Amino acid sequence: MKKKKENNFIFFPKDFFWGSATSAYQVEGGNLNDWSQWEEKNAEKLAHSAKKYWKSWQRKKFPQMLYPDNYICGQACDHYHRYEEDFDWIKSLHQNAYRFSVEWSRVEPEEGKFNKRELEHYRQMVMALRDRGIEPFITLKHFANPLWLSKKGGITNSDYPRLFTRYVQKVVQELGEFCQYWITINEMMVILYNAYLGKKNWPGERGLIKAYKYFRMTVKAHNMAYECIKKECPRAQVGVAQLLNFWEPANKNSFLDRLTTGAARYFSNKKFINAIKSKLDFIGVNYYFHHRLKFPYQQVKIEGKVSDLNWEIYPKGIYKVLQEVKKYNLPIYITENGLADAKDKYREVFIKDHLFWINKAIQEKIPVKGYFHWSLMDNFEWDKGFWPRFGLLEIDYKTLARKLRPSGKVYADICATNGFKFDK
Ligand code: IFM
Repeated sequence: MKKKKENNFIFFPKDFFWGSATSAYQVEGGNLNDWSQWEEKNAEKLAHSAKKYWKSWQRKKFPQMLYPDNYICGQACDHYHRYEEDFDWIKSLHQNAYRFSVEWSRVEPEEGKFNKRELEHYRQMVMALRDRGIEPFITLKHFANPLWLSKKGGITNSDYPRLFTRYVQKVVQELGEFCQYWITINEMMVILYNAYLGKKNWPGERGLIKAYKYFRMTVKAHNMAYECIKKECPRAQVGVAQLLNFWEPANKNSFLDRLTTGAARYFSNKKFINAIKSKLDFIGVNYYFHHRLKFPYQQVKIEGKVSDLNWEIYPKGIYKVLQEVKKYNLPIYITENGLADAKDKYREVFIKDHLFWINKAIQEKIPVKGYFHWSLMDNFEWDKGFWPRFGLLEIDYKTLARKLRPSGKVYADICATNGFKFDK
């Protein structure tokens, strides 16, 4: 493999996957699940609290955050009906892979009753990708739950692993012939903190015991689903997509800051992967955050560039988390990385800088096999609604027209040439 050098041209391995990612609830439109129910109950409150929660520059730039309809997902991007058009975009952008999720509440709208038409819909999607030479990476659970499951206590129900595996089996029986890459669960720790432990009151029930149960059931569900997928489809590659944050002590010389950071890193980055590592064929890394921690658990203020969500842009952190997961000796895919940037001011540099550090990891023999930008298109950012714009494609939510952002073109050139000239 030829990598760096040659007029600063950075090359990636020959069979590298270049793609982008979405999730069903955020783009499809027309879904009915525990999230659609939650947002209906919470839209007013979210709009009201936006006044306090967001900074004045954010409120000025995105006044829609002050209105309840920003928080209702509704038709989203109508990807459900427009997937062919979106896949044409993917192809024209020279991406050779697409990560998307199957919506459990569509496939199994009532407990134990599978909807053949919806399974067929996802089969058609996969075939449409295959026709265009795009490799599907399918997420089986990206946050939302069917209503019947949440009524039974959701993930904390001790029957959840079996119920999840039954759904997984149906999907894999339908699509397994055409799909090799499966992600069982997206960012399980995000749900743990936002629904079960933190103050966000996301769908789920708060409390330490619930959180413990959620963790145990999720581990069990992944392990059972892994076995099931491998049985149905022995050539399948199965992993999870895990949010991996780069944690640093605010003061490297402070023992207490180091201790705090070590604990945060352990719980957020390692605990889940350690629990399932014998049932993983690859690790999916979602990287967005850099945290500097002070004892007892205080975030030190960020400096430098931030996205529209006020998230720090820290490309080197992706290299640091890759160094952390190297020890598992498994192939790694960057299953998400991106930023909210409505004006497309930073996205081009963001992509190149992150790819620079990923490439450095590859040169150091860390087996990164693909990169999926979050996201293919602007979409519904959960409790923040529509105002954060993560897309390579800009969505006009009135007409649902898609328009390529300039950075989307730059990323397309990178995908086409399998690298880029790095000018730093
Ligand atoms: O939009 C989310 C996605 O659903 C999960 N990972 C982080 C993204 C940006 O916040």
